[in-house]
Formats: sequence, C-alpha cells, structure tokens
Amino acid sequence: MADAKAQKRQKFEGAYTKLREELLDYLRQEGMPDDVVNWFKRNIDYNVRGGKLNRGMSVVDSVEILKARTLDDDEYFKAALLGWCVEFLQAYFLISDDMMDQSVTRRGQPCYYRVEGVNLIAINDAYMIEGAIYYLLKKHFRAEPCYVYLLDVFHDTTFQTQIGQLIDMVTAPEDQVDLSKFSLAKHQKIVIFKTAYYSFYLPVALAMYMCGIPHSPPSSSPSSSSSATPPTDPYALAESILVPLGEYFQVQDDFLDFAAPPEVLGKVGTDIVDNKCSWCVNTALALTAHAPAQRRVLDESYGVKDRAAEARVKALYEELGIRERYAAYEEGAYARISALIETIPEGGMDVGAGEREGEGGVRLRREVFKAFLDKIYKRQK
Ligand code: DMA
Ligand code: MG
Ligand code: MG
Ligand code: MG
Repeated sequence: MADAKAQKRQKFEGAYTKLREELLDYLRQEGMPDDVVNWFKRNIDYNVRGGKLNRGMSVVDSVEILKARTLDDDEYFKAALLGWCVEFLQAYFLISDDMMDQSVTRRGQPCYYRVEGVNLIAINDAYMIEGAIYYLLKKHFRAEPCYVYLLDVFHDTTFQTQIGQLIDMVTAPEDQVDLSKFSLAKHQKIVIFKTAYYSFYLPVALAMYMCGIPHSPPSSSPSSSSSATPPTDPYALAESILVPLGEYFQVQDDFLDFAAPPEVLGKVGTDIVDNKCSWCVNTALALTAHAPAQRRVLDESYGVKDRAAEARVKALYEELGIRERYAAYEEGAYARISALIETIPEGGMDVGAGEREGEGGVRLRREVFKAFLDKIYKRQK
C-alpha cells in the first residue's frame, strides 16, 4: 500500500522533470546566459517541489476517477501537467505568503526569500513561476477545446486567492491589534478565498475540463439558486462540496499553526505573533466572552512580537481546551462534507461528456470528493 503510494508520487515527479526541461529549454533557446537558466532552475526546484503534492496529484486521481479507467501515456502526462500547474500556482502564492507573513521555514527549509542572495528577487521569482504555468498550458493545450476554460479557471482562482490574501493581511495589521475586528464570518471569507478555491475547486475543475465535461446551461438548472437542492451544473455542484472542504482544510492549517510540532509541520507557526484572524483566536474569543481575565490575556498578548507573549496565548489556548474544540469541529466538518458528497447519486451524475466507444462514459462520481476528503481528514501536517 505504502509502496503503491510512493510509486504514484514517483511517477508524478517524473512529469516534473520533463516539464522543467521544457521550461529550461525555452530559456536556453532564447539565448539566456547560464547563470540565469541556473537561477530559474534553482527557483522552481526550491519552491515547486518538496510539498505534499496533494493538490497536484488530485488532478490525476480525479481524471482517473472521472474516466473510470487507467490513463494512456498521453492522458497521464496531460493530467500530471495540469497537476503540476496547480503546484506552480501554489509555489507562487507561498513565496509571497512567506514574505508577507515574515515566516522563517517552509517544508522543513528556510523560506525562499531568506535564502542567501535571494531577498527581494523572490518577488520576480514568484512571478516567473506564475508565468511558467501559462507557458506550459499553451504549449500542451493550445489546440484543445478545453484550453480557454483552463485559462479561465486559473485566472479566476488566482484572483480569488489574491483577494483572500488581501482580507487576511488587512484583518491582521501589524501596528494595531484590535481583536474586535475578528469574527468567524470574516474568518470564513478569508479561508474560502485564500485557500479553498485554488486548493480544492481548481484541481477538480481542471480534471473536469480535461475530461470534456460541459457546463450545463443556466436555464436547465432553475433550482440551483436554492441552497436546499444541489446545483445541477456539475461545476457548481463540485464547488458546493469543495469550498466547504477547503474551508475545513484551512481551519486545520490554522489549528496546526498553533498545535503541530514544527519538525512535523515543516514550518514554524506565525499566526499569533502576526495577529492573524485564525480559527484558534476566533474560538478563544468566543470562549472568553464571559471571562474577562482570560480575555485580557488575548488583548494584551495577541499579535505582540515577543515569544513570551506568544507563549501566554498558547497557554491560554490549552487552558480553554482549543484542542478538544478542534477535534469536535473536525468530526462535525467530516460528517457535514460526507453528507454533501452523498447528494451526488450513488452511480455518479450524468454530465453529458462523451468517452471512447464501448466505455461507460464520464460521470461525476462521489469518489472524486471522497478521495480528497480522506487525504486531509485528521492530517498532522
Ligand atoms: C495560506 O495562508 C494561503 C495562501 C494563499 C498561501 P497561511 O499564511 O495560513 O499559509 P501558511 O500557514 O502555509 O503560511
Ligand atoms: Mg503564511
Ligand atoms: Mg498568510
Ligand atoms: Mg497558516
């Protein structure tokens, strides 16, 4: 089992080697000096690899589930390319996120901007990683009917993520800590925009576009505006499950920022010191609403650039039982998302996409979402 997982990862990483060569070849063809080519190579190797690859590999998994068969070599490579493009997008966000959050480590190594000689060049390096996405998409998908949809969904989710990062930053000013600005409603907006769209909706939407699943015309889905019935447009249906899934994932990220050992997490948490509108502080605020002494600890020590202050907040979190609250949240989220997944018919949803002669055809199946949910349930890093 563990072996099959390692093999899958290795195969996926094989596609990276090929894509990197294509990118470096482009720079060489344009006559770029060796030190420039080598800088770009180090940039992508440092920033794009070394993560859990959940987002990227789930594009491949989703295409396989949608087609309900093993992919041929060309299909595999194209699905993996889309998966790597999600990983490139993630790398682009992480470089800037670490600069804005003034983080120290990521994936068990120094944040890229802190690497000797990099500093603010990291800004352009992040842009180049984003640029690489569109080079690769154009090279391999330009002639495909889904090309324009792929471009659209990358552009849309990029903007959504940037908006999310803006709410995150504006809600956490460095110079004036005001916990009354926080709320779970604001937290929900932040996490949906900064994480859910690009981490969860994007990989599945890419797989669906690659499989030729069309949008259903709005007129055929009159009930989609009501929240009680599931949407009939397959993309809207996917979004209605994946956004809550992404919300759950970012609550985990917030919890792990406080609770996980950095050597397991691969990064040192900065949320308390950075005055972030995190799930933990919002939960603590609710729990201290009628406990002025405990509330004072938050008012005095949250968002203060000082390790002792951070330790006081962490001690309060322990005292308030944030770990138990989180465990309860996690069970609730799992049950709620499982129920959403079950709104898809047992045998999958007919999405009107053709497949090869004699095969079952593409159906939107529960397994696409179930696979994603199981990957993150009770994660420790
Ligand atoms: C992550 O927010 C959001 C993006 C778009 C990278 P975060 O700062 O909580 O992430 P991390 O905990 O990985 O620094
Ligand atoms: Mg961060
Ligand atoms: Mg951040
Ligand atoms: Mg975080």
